Amino acid sequence: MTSTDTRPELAAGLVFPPGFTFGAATAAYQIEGAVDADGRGPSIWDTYSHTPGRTFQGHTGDVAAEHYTRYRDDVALMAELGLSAYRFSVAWSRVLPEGAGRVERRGLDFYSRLVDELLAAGVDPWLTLYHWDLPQALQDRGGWAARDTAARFADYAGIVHDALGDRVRHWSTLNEPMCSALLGHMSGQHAPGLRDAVAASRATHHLLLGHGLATRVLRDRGAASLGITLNFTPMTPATDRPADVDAARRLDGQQNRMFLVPVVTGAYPEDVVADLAAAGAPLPVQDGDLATIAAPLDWLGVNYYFESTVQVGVRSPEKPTSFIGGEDVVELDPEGPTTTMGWGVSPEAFTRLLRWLRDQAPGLPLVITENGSAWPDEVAEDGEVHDPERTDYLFRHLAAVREAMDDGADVRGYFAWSLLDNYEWARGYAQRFGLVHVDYGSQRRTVKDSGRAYADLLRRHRQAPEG
Ligand code: IFM
Repeated sequence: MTSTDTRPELAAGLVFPPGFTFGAATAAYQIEGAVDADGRGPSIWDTYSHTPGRTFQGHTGDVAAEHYTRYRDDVALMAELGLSAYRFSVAWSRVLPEGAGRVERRGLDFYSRLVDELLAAGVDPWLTLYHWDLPQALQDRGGWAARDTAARFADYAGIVHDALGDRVRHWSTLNEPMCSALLGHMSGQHAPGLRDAVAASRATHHLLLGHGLATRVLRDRGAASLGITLNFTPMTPATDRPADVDAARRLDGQQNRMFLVPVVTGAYPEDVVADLAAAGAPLPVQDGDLATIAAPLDWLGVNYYFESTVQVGVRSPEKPTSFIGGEDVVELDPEGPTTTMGWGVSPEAFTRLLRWLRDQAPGLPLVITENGSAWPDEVAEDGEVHDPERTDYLFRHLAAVREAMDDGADVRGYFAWSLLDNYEWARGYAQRFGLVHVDYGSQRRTVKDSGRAYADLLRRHRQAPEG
């Protein structure tokens, strides 16, 4: 290494311990396409994205990045980048087209081939069972607002484990249940697109119950590396006025604590329980549920993108709140540069979050299961994708993780969001999060500069002497 080498990770002196997992993440509906292939049943995202007015320019996941047919090339890309792990999700309706009952072997076989390909390439599969794509047939029976869906989720978990548990070690039950519950049922920005506080509260509890039931099923089948993936947005009051401080407490309660605290302690936070009851949307807890939800885990998946500053104020009718009883709270525009999502860039808040999690969940290893940023990437005349903002974001956030580790946070791995540009839900294909650019016309993949920089960091760690 020469002193003139200015690669950002060297400038930041980034060194992670031996055995640290470096990966990238995706999710089924965002990349697979092939929505009618091999007996797949429709999911709530098929319905939602095909409903006029729901998504950016009517974009759907019908084709996406064609990963279903191009998965071998995509695994080859992962190997080229030197990823030690790949986090992906299984589409429930490929495995159980009606959500329950009849199993579609061809759907399971796809994931089986994918896992084999990953293992052959030396990439460790990290499987997420649910990344927002509930089978439409289950939505027709009440979706997550119905308690029965939790039990169906546990059945599905067992079926997937029976097919892949001999090769997949790392299992996550849910991805970001906060989004499923609150964006899906309160603000309606996500499928199933409801604006109903009671349904949002019920979905919250049933998602967590489903997590607990599935955890038990997976554990009984011998799964040894089990987690849940939660998304965290640190909330800061805009002023020290009591009303703003309380607004931040309420949003922090539903965004961050309502999902974490029951999983690690077996009780919902009392203030959140009171807020939901006051909003006429009490959590539908039955005897024994909280013990189920608190089933022991091996790691906590942490997704972090940005922080938020909040105060009481008048919301624009175009921006319905995602928070139950949050109609009087506004989130301020971030200061400084923003990504194309409109999100600010706050690595310091990431370090603070990880320190907070160190204290909230002592003894539970943390894995960064998502972190990344969207920028207006284009293939340049030289055929490359120059994305200095993403490289900067990536390494500043890796440095933030490292700093938290120095402060005692037990972080075991980092997955960049995302491996590929993909379908960013209601924001469609306009938002590019990938380390690898996808030209949606030709499906050509181009590793971005940020992907190369990440690969450099990974190579350096592979070459580092052990110990
Ligand atoms: O694309 C999403 C992902 O599906 C879940 N976490 C946040 C990402 C960026 O918005």
